[in-house]
Amino acid sequence: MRPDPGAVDAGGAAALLRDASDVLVLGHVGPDPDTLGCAVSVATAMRRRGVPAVVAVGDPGPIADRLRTLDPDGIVVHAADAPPSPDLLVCCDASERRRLGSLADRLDTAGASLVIDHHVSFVPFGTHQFVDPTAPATVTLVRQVLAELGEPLDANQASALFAGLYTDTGGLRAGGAPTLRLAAELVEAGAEPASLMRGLNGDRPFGWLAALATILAGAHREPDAVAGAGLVWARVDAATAGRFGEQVGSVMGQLAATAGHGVAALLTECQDGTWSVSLRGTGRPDLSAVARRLGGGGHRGAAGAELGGTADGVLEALREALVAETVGQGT
Ligand SMILES: [Mn+2]
Repeated sequence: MRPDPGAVDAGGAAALLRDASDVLVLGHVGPDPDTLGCAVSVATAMRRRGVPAVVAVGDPGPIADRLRTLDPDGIVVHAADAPPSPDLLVCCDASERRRLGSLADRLDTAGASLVIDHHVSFVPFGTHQFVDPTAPATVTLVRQVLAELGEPLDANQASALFAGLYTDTGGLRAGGAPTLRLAAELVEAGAEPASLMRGLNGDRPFGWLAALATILAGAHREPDAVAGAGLVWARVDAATAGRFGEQVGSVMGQLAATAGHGVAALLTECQDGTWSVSLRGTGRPDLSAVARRLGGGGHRGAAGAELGGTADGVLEALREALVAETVGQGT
């Protein structure tokens, strides 16, 4: 029997999976290792139980080649091939309905929908939600669900979950002892961190070095922003973003490393002329709240939003949101 609609715990989430006759598992658009690690490990468990299960990610958001390393068995299908009306839809690491992109309509046609997420900016959707904003990664919640389901982890699942855990915790830095205990469990179950992370980081073309130099040379620091803690930002034009794709995201770490106790922002111009803004910080101010002011969401220390307009306009909106949230919490 299905649990009543609404919030469920890991046991309730497992009950939904136990009851399902076929499953479509969705990651969020612009998939990262957390969302794909969750999705692949859930679908793998269901297949082992003899239940048809596939993973898909809605458009826009091609799955980067490097992330294919998390899907050695080819469980991920094209968005166009996602079943139109699955018995159970499972949404992993998506903070709101629109993060499902073109596959959000499956929420309307699925028999039931289970959302597993850890974003503080979570906006409820789906028939059932297993959400814990204190979880450092959604894979920690999926691990609980699979344990409740009584499913052991094979090496592929352990690798997929490890990748999500490692990425969302900033290299096992966040989440304290439980993060490290789970990491140890996943390594014992067959995850091999060295080769896994090498595959996930992927090879970068030589031309990236010159592009990176240009991006970093154009970085700015506004020392008075964020109540004197400073704002470091850089922007990437559409041509560079189109040529180097997700390599561009690696710039964020370079910016954040120079932002001290302030905030780092990376503005990436999309092919349609809108801007994708990524934010990193210490959690003060709460960047999920800053991002919400810009129409996005995320976590206290890492968040993002998509905005139209010019780069200058986007920066001005960001400065205003930072002021509002910095003042709002009395820093
Ligand atoms: Mn996540």
